[in-house]
Amino acid sequence: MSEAWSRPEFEQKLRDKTRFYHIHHPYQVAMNSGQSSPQQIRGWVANRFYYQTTIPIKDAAILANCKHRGVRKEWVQRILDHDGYDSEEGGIEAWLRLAEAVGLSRDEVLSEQHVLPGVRFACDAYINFARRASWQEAACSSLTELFAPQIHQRRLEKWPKHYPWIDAEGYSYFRKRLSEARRDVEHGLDITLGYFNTRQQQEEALSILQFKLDILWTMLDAMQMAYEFHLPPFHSCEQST
Ligand code: AHQ
Repeated sequence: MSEAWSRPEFEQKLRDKTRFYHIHHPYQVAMNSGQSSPQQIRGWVANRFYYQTTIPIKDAAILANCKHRGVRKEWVQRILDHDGYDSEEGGIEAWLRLAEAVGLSRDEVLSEQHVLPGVRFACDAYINFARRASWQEAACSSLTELFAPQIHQRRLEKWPKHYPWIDAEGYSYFRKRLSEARRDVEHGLDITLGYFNTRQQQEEALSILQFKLDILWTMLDAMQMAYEFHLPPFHSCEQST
């Protein structure tokens, strides 16, 4: 096996995965370029709600696997960011306001009635990975957020123009994530660059990141089948054959 990359080289290898980020998925491209129908936007918001509820469970699994108080003290903030604390409503509540802003009701989103099988499987794969992997490997998988500020920024720039029917109140979640994602990445990158030392471990880190990139991509594949090609999963079709 060849020799390990330096820290800057290793970080660049991680960042070079940007070309696999779901900002490039046709469904996401359509949303950001104003080509999505209200039904396609609502389908995305209702399905991505399930992913949002996955995050604190995933982060709690990481905490449960980590015996270092200093790491837990910092990582726990991610759960608070989503579940809320004190006067902070949290990201899940903010996502429910995004749901109402696009014309969904809180109850139908909370019921998960719109969650597609492919979306559920991808999200559950993320939780199960975090439960069985080491806390360092699971921290590495959160580094898709290296690329997240750009996607939140683009929604904030494009959606108000393309979708005037969406109540701007709903965009507070994306604004909130701009700073939270950057802070999360600082911590996740520090853990990853410090833990994966040999070349073999660094290659493993790249495949962990690819696994998470595939989770985000696969969620959009399921939504494209259902809301663009109108091929919803068999169990929601009239004809059962
Ligand atoms: O809203 C997102 C979020 O809270 C998180 C947490 C983080 C993780 O722990 O894996 N990843 C993530 C992401 C969020 N939003 C996605 C989007 O496209 O809106 C991006 C996603 C990520 O890049 O992993």
